[in-house]
This record gives sequence, C-alpha cells and structure tokens, in this order.
Amino acid sequence: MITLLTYAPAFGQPAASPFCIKAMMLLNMAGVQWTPEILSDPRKMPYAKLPAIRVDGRLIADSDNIRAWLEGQGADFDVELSLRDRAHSRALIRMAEEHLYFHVVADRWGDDAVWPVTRDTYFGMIPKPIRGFVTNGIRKPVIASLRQMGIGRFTPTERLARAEPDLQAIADLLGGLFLFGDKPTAADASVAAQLAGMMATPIATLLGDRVRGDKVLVDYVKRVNEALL
Ligand SMILES: N[C@@H](CCC(=O)N[C@@H](CS)C(=O)NCC(=O)O)C(=O)O
Repeated sequence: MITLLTYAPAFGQPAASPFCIKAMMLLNMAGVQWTPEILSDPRKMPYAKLPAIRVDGRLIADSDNIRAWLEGQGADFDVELSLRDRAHSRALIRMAEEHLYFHVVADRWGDDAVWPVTRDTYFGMIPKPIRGFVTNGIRKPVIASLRQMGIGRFTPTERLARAEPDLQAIADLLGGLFLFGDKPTAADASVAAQLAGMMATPIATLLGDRVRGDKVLVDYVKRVNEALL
C-alpha cells in the first residue's frame, strides 16, 4: 500500500497544496491503491515540503519524483502523446508549477485581506493566543521569497497582467476536453491543480476572480477533478 503524506483538505479542496492534489491525481491515474496520511508540519520530510509518498517504509518526496516513481512501476501518464506533445506537456507543467503556483502563494500568503483566513485554516492547530506571533514568523520568509523572485514586487494589477497570458494559453489549448485531447494526461494534473488553487482562495482577489469568471477554465477544472479525484 502507498501512503500519500499530504496536507489537510482546505478551501473546499482535498488538500491545501496544489502539489498534493496533483499527486492524488497521478496516483489515481496510475490506478494504484493509496491512502492519505495528513501532516501539518512538513519539516521532517526530505525537502521539508509535501507531498511525499511512503512505500515499504521508504519516502519519495516531491510530486515530480512521485511521478517518476510511478513511471518506474509502469505508469505512462502520456501514453498517446507524441514526442512533441510530451515536450509541450513538460513546458506546461513548468509554467503551472514554477510560475502560476507562486501567484496562488502570493494571493494566500501575501494579500493582507486573505492572510487571516489562510492563517486560521492552515494553522488552526496553533493555540489562538500565540497563533499570530508564530505564524508571522512563518509568513515572513514566504513574503521575502516572493519579493526575491520578483512577483512579490508587483501590484495586484501587475501580477494579474503577468499571469494573464499563461491563463489565456491554457484556455487556447482547450479545444478538447483536456489539454491534449479527450483523455487526461500528466499536464492536466499539474495545470488543473494550480487553477483549482486559484479558484479556491476564499477571499476575492483579482486572480481568483479572473479564473472563477472564466467558464472555459472553470469547466476544465471540473472535468479534471471528476476524471482524476
Ligand atoms: N516541487 C514540489 C513543491 C511542493 C511544495 O511547494 N509544497 C509546499 C506546499 S504547496 C510546501 O510543502 N511548503 C512547505 C514549506 O515550504 O515550508 C513538488 O512538486 O512536490
């Protein structure tokens, strides 16, 4: 049995992290048996992040490594894709995970109106009298890393403008049900999980409103969730 170490459900999603949701989708797509184990503190994980899977006492951390492990067991998430499509898939995954994801983080951690809800959802286990103090110490380096990478320096309007061409590119690719036709592939697990994260942010943000208002993207996320969760 495979155990998926994941964050708790949050904001109507099966996990607070889009990467944990991606891992759930990959496990389901691979058709393997798995069970979730909820962690709130990832510091003991190999990369101090989630998701990870535990198989026969061994930890495999990071959703891309989980994918590689499943592929090593015989899964092929992109079975009908040409080499060219597989290359495009890789680029889409990077766009979703190394760019769009940080907009989810900026909305949830960087927006002062959203932060109190994020804090109480993610860190509700910390006693209230010390929660503000403890979580400020966790929030600060997250904000600093967003500033360091650049998007933390943008106004919300500039940030939406930076995400917009990516969102449009995803919508433009959705001629079929999924990114590469009528069957879900690995790229759908990565892209839909990040879009779902944007949509699930519980307080209105420019980005959340943009994605929630886009019927093509909303219907796409719904289809991927129905197929893979
Ligand atoms: N590249 C990793 C990213 C995972 C990731 O960023 N996880 C975040 C939650 S979305 C995390 O656990 N962060 C904890 C921390 O940075 O302290 C993957 O694909 O699994």
